[in-house]
Amino acid sequence: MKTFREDFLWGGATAANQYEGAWDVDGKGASVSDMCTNGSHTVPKRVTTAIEEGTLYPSHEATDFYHHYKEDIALFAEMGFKTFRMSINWTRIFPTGMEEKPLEAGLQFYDNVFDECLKYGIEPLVTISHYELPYALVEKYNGWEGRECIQYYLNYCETIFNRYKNKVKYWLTFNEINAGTMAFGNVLSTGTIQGYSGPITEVPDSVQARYQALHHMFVASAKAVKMGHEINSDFKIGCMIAFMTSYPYTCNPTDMLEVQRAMRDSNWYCSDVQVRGAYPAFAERFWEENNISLKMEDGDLEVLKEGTVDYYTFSYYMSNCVTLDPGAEQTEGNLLGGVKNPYLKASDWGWQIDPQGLHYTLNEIYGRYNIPLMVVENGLGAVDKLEEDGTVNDDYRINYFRDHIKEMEEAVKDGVDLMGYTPWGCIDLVSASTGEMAKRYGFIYVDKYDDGTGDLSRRKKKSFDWYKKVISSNGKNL
Ligand code: BGP
Repeated sequence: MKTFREDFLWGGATAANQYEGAWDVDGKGASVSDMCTNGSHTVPKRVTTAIEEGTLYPSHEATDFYHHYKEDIALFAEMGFKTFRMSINWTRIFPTGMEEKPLEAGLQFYDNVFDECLKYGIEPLVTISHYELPYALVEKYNGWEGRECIQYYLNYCETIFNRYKNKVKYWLTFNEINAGTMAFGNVLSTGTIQGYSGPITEVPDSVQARYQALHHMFVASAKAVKMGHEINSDFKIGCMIAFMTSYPYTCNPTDMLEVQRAMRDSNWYCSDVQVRGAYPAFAERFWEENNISLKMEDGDLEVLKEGTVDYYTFSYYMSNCVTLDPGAEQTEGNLLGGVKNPYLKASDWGWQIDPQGLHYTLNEIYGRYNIPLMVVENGLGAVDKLEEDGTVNDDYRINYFRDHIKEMEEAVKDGVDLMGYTPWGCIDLVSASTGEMAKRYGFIYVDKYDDGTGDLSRRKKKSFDWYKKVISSNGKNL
């Protein structure tokens, strides 16, 4: 029976906006995340109003990878990482997104980071845009709602593809490109942090704006894939989807149809475009029923066809349970809402933990697309206790990963072509949905707290040694 490939990419995942800090150092400009205040990272306060005293901007210092990258990469190497997922901070290269020339200091920083990874044989996996749209583009063009962003994104891609073509092979065009499709019925407008439309406000974006923005991102992604392959034909360029697996609450056919709708709206709508190169058949009815009228330019559909991705990556944290029965108990905290699944436990933040759902999901995606898959985010956001002796005994995290890795292996046995696994926040960093430090994911503890205190020192948690054994045994020693 099959097991994890010999060259399986074990590693960990991060994003510049939640990890790097140094938000205005060496000429860096402000990104959308740099304008999001503490406690409401995705429903940020309007920045045009006076900043209240004591307000924290989580990305400003974050856990300071900018000044700790050598130490952190050494720790990743000690765990045996084969790959390290990180993002490039767009505004470190183009502070407003609109400059003609890139900033050398920013480019040099990532050269240093990649060199450090390669020194240990760690393959960088780079997300080109992870909630880091230059804020100036949001102010000038309403972010991705404006078609102008396509060209600015491509300038940025061309710069980094050329600069790092001999150091980076694996790229992802956008983190969780489908995030903005999931804002319905949810207090969070995830589109805001993605930079979908308008200056940061607490008012959710309109559905029309979000889908128009998404169309622009699809075109940008497809053009980037094509350009990347021209610059280096060895590049592997993927999509990245926040995968939301839905189950029917009952066997009522109505609930089953609701599952199909949810799976299409939140997952397949985006990945069908990026993998198959065309909007799916169900899109037209969806647009009509939601009064969406997409503005496309001649040639856009051709562009989508020419820029399909090489592999499919996704984040997986929870599953979702849906029903049209108004009497069913709703969940609290699960990102898409939905009803409580009586068979599952939830994290401290209400995310319903479902390892078997990962087995199911890997099969569903592979069955649909038949291209290599990678789980580039998964993990347990938890409150960790730093003991007096400096240890963190995170057995709950070990159990979480053990259960998920077992189920990934089941999917591999089923024949799924799985390339790798990069648990989210492999070192503690700022939470995207809450802006908190209290919600930790790492194998490595960082001394940093929500009131801004902490000396940023790093400590190995119990899960550090456990994950090291998992990697060295290629997933056998769980
Ligand atoms: C994903 C994002 C990450 C990350 C993760 C965990 O949606 O790609 O940026 O933060 O979720 O979410 P949170 O930090 O809200 O717990």
